[in-house]
Amino acid sequence: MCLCLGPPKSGKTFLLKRLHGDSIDVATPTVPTNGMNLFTIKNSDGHFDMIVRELGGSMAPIWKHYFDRVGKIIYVIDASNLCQISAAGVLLYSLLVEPRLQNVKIALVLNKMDLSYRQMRNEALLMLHFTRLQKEIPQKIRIIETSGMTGEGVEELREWMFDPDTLKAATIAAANK
Ligand SMILES: Nc1nc2c(ncn2[C@@H]2O[C@H](COP(=O)(O)OP(=O)(O)OP(=O)(O)O)[C@@H](O)[C@H]2O)c(=O)[nH]1
Ligand SMILES: [Mg+2]
Repeated sequence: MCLCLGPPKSGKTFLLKRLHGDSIDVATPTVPTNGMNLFTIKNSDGHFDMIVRELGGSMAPIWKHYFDRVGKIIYVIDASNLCQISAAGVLLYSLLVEPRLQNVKIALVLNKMDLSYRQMRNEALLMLHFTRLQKEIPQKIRIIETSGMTGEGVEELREWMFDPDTLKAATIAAANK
């Protein structure tokens, strides 16, 4: 199972709709996810599907009820809102120390790049203490810059999701259950 997590309004639903191939109406705001959404995402040639479970940011206190059999996490941060990043980091750290998530692969998605300037990537990673963090944790984190609005980075995220190494982690997590 692949989970999509991140603070409220970081753009999870929008990004997953984009990955799913829904037509995006950029003028209509999405509704906050008060619960969960399930999306079936296809790989680039359309031969394989993966189910992604989005848990709303407002559900963060109960995300832990969904950590069994998780192989991959897409963790979405709004990179255009540096004020939110420290809080996003605290939530991310709570995932990294969770015993059931020691073997997961994580995509740290810096989203809303259409609203960000390039340097924000570095500022966001500095605020998350990313370089130090990556040395100290067992999980492998891949950084992907995206915009649900323009579609930037969406195919890179899809490739990461269907990467054979990442899939292996998901299969082992399911088998260990
Ligand atoms: N400019 C811009 N706006 C975005 C982008 N992605 C999402 N938004 C906007 O951000 C708002 C929140 O997006 P959602 O996808 O609902 O956020 P979410 O992370 O699913 O929020 P919760 O379900 O409440 O946790 C919406 O108004 C979107 O239109 C993006 O890449 N760029
Ligand atoms: Mg949502």
